[in-house]
Amino acid sequence: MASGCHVLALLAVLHVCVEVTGLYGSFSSPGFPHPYPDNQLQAWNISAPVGHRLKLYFTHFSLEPSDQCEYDYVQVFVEGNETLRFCGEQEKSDEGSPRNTVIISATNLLSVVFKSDFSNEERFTGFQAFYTSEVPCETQILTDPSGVLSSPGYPNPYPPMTKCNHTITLPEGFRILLDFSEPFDIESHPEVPCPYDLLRGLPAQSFSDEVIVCGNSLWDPTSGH
Ligand SMILES: [Ca+2]
Repeated sequence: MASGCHVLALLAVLHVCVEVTGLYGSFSSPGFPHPYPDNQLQAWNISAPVGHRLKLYFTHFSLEPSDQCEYDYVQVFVEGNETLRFCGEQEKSDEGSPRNTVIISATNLLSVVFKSDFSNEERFTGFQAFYTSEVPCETQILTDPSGVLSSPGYPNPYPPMTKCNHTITLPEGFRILLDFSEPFDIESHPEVPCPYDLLRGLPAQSFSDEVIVCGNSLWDPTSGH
């Protein structure tokens, strides 16, 4: 995708174009939480590191409702997906409002445009959006009597903002033994159990046996439980 500002050249005059980088963050309509001014046209181009994808959601959304959101709107550009345009009030579940929509990009780029027309007489308060990024991780399903799982890129450092779900399934009667090899190195905290990164083992039929580990010693990992 070209820079969002180029994409937005389609939209007549662009007043403000903000480049947003980082693994997570938030932005909001001009003047938020106060009512937004008239005649605004603002864009946020969010870019995460290559290989990441972005998730966007709205914690507050209050724009003047209109047919097909032609007056005031928030428009989201995601490569490979339809362009989404929102207006109305989230709290009232207006048609056209994002409600609980979470927008997920296929790539590390996502653009958001906010436009208001010549009036905001009912004093709509605009929006607040949050985004996070993550590295998509392919789910593995292991069914052989023995196999290997590792963190992405192992033994190199694992990427930030990654969540991987893997399943080990063996015929009934088998027990599963997990054996960790060196290096075992998951970010930990001296006092709080695994607040940042963790490995969670969740036996399918016994949730009480959930095991959470982090740390860097195979023989004495910091245990969350
Ligand atoms: Ca308006």
